[in-house]
Amino acid sequence: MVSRSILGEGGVGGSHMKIVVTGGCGFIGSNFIRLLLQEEPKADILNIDLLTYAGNQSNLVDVEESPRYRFIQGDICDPYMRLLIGEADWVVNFAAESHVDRSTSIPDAFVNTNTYGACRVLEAVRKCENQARVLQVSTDEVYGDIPTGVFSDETALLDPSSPYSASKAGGDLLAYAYHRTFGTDVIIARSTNNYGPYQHPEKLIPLFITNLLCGQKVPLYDRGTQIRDWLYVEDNCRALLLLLREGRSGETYNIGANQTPEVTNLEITERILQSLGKPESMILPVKGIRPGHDNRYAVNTVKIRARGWKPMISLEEGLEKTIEWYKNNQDWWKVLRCGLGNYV
Ligand code: NAD
Ligand code: TDX
Repeated sequence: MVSRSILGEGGVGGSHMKIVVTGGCGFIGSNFIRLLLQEEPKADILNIDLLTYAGNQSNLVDVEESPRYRFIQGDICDPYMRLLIGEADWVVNFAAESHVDRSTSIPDAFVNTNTYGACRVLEAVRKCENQARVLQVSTDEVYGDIPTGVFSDETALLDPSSPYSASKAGGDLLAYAYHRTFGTDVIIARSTNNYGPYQHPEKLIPLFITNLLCGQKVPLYDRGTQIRDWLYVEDNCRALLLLLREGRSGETYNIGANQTPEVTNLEITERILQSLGKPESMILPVKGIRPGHDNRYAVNTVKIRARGWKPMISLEEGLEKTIEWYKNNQDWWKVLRCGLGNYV
């Protein structure tokens, strides 16, 4: 039997809010937990993370001692999730296999965590007396890519391209189904590409920064013509907290910076090279790594902006903060780069 102490004993009159975060040892989850501890001073937080290669307890070393924070190593696919979630007011599901390139070599692992795992979280909530609000953290990639213009809104067709985005779309569809069928209080958040501190060096921005800091070239896929709508992680985390507090049950919200003008991967690469004082010859053009490579994402963010959210950190500022962070935290990322493959 799981005791109440796992989620804390509660405040005066047991009034503390109890929040379960899954996948909280990853990039966005760890940034989100730090924000929660600041912004929800009466909340007790339980972080459940399997600690896959992408999960890192050192992301939260600064909050480990907080009496309001607990960590349990666990798998969202496991039936005991129900016991851990039982007392929660909010459940935020970040747990995922998140790297598109890995999803083309081990798609079944993605379906397991991102679709089946999302179902297990919803099922755990459904079985609990205390029906928590669930935030399913999804992605703009579920809409697929769009050559020009912007997808109409959150009701646009789901048309994912990769096993990663297809498995995330599966989680979203289950969330809708649980809301309609069982009345589960669920919200879906679809954000664009995040960047910032604690992002695993397998992803474009941290891979390129850390390669250059190690004197290595940066592998730019398919001539770098692709477009991503980069969003600083703190801005995304603020949007997620707003949705937990005020989002409408059963609804989906896109979250994005809507960069104007849009920025190609080549341009992002050039900015990183310039900031680190490296020449263009450090770009290594590569092809064939990402079959089905999505060319451009662009989502309509009117709905969340109507709730008063907007990004606060420009791409210029966010990129400089991120580069500084990777310069100053080399012990954090050096261990994670082992085994990353050919281009590290
Ligand atoms: P990440 O890979 O950095 O972290 C994922 C975390 O989930 C890790 O700590 C890992 O150990 C944990 N995990 C994996 N499988 C698990 C399981 N079965 N049970 C419990 N924990 C498990 O990912 P991220 O970049 O922080 O992304 C977090 C979420 O946000 C994901 O759902 C992702 O799809 C979504 N998202 C990410 C971005 C982005 O740009 N990074 C953008 C939009 C949406
Ligand atoms: O080495 C690289 N070279 C390169 O050119 C890597 C790792 C990536 N790229 C390109 C591929 C993409 O066009 O850069 C772009 C960004 O790639 P990733 O950092 O792998 O991100 P992306 O595939 O866009 O997906 C990210 O944003 C949406 C997250 O990993 C997902 O979890 C999220 O849902």
